Amino acid sequence: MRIDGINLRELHMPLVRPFETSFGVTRNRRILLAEVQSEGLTGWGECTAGERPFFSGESTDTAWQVLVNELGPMLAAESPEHGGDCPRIFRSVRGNPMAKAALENAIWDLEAQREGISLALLLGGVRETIPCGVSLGIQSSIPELLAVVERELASGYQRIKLKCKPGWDVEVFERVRNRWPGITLSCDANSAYKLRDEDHLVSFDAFDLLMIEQPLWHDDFYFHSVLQKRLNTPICLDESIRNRRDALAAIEMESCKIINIKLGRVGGFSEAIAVHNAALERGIPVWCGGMLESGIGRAHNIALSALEGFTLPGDVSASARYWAEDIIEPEVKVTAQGEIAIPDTPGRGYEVRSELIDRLTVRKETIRAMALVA
Ligand code: OSB
Ligand code: MG
Repeated sequence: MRIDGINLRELHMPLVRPFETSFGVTRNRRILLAEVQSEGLTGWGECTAGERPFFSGESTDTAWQVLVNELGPMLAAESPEHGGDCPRIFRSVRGNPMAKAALENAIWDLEAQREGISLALLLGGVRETIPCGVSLGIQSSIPELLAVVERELASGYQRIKLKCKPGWDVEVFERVRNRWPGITLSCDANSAYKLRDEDHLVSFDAFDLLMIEQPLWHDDFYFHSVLQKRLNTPICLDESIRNRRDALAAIEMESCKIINIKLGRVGGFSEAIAVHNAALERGIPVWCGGMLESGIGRAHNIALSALEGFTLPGDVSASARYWAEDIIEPEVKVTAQGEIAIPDTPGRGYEVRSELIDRLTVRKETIRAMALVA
């Protein structure tokens, strides 16, 4: 497909409520969108980098720089036939997976439209609905958290994930478990613990958690494997898994029993599918993580979750949990059974609200292939 234009935009979108993790609080998202025009069609991609480089080394600003000066010009100089051509096009740029994913995913989005099939089908998806969970940030008190859990369970969500850190863990799990003995509960530490916390982490086994997500260092496999030997609760890796080879290493070393797949963290749909396939072949369940995405990233997460191995509820939930107004139409809705119906219409299956996007845009840059020559 001929690349006729690439626009990069930054949107400012306030979250309906702050989201706190062990690494910080997010109140306002700086959403970075890539818009790729080709032969009368427009594909969209979202860069899921955080405002600050706390989840991974990328941030909105580093991604903007790499997209404008490196990746955008590389793509504009090519005529990719498939989204799957992007890893080769971007090969000379090391790292920066979230920036790469924004462009690669826009090409897959375009390809699905051109082929007249749903993005989920293009990716190899097999399911019609996806099971949904929610990720609940650290609250200012346990009663406040209990009220949030109650509300989300009443909405139908199938799994509650509690963000945790030292000082916001066992007491919280105990109170939630006492009140709701039968719910599917998990936790996510975002690397908040050290090896010296091993005994403390083993005490999490008392709460029948579905998994403990990324308890130790963001770049570790070995010490997670040491910890997993002592835990009954499955470890799920998020931050550590950057690609298929990481997934193979983690599975081989028994660093985890479950893998969280995030499109941005692994660099786009191609690598996400590769991680999924590696896990599926080895009997390791996967689920789709979230990065407080706007509707565009959310639509892509929904399509990815259609793949066979996504058997556990993901962190992909309703637009209204994040945004007063989402930038897609219809917004993402979750049924009373805690499911999202995967669209079967051509492309991403959600229209983009161009006027709203224009209104929320705070900077925009048009990328030209010429920049490569300069
Ligand atoms: O670790 O899964 C995570 C949000 C930002 C950064 C990292 C994570 C998260 C979430 C939120 O857990 C998931 C969501 O609701 O989008
Ligand atoms: Mg996580």
